[in-house]
Amino acid sequence: MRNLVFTPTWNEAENIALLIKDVFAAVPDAHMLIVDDQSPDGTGQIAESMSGDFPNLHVLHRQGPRGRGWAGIAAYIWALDHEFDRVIEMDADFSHQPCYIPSLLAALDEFDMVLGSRYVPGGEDRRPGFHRHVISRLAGRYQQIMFGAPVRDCTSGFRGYRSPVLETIGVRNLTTWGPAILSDVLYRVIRHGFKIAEVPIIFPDRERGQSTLTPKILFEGLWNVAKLKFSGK
Ligand SMILES: Nc1nc2c(ncn2[C@@H]2O[C@H](COP(=O)(O)OP(=O)(O)O)[C@@H](O)[C@H]2O)c(=O)[nH]1
Ligand SMILES: [Mg+2]
Repeated sequence: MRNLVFTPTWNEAENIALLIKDVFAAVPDAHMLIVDDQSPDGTGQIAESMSGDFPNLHVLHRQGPRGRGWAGIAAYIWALDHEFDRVIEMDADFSHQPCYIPSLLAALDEFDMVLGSRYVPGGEDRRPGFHRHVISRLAGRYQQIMFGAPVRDCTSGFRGYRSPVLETIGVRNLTTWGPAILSDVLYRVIRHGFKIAEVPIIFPDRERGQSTLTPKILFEGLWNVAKLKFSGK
């Protein structure tokens, strides 16, 4: 099995070197792709400088407008073009801990897609701040109802796919620029009737660097879910 772990990065200079080391410690045979959008803090160059030590490390320096969604789409297409069997995606900020990658991959032996989940037994959201828990829960519940989703942690960005799933749902034609890509993909996976697993993860707060989430992005995400639901696609 050829496994790819990818992470989109925007100004993750404080995290990226540690993340690369921890990912290869967790899954030494996997390949890792960093999809950087010309981060001004030099994240892409730091990653590049480590490729001598890690031959399975790849760095994509994207051109054009930046976006979590554009980066994800580029990674899906890269994975398909390079004939990987399974693809894991994760944030670079250590809220997604590399130690869980083996259990996500194991779930893909049986399932088509897997979510690292805060809301199944054994999982936990350890971020401080009551309001963030409430926002995440409500956004997840809203998506669950709108999509009729058979999963609890709909908004989790720590996930994996069998590659044929990505081809079938048409990732090459997606045009979602921002983090709403996560609900776009989940929606299409559900619509195609693929089997989705959830494995428990502990979800700590990002340790270093700044979150890119803004109220505007949150509302765009909610609006996007409604558009998907009522577009009849
Ligand atoms: N390539 C790329 N990655 C991004 C962009 N915006 C955010 N990211 C990455 O997407 C992941 C999630 O972003 P984060 O700021 O942690 O969002 P939060 O977890 O919702 O607070 C992190 O790995 C970011 O570095 C972007 O415009 N381009
Ligand atoms: Mg984060």
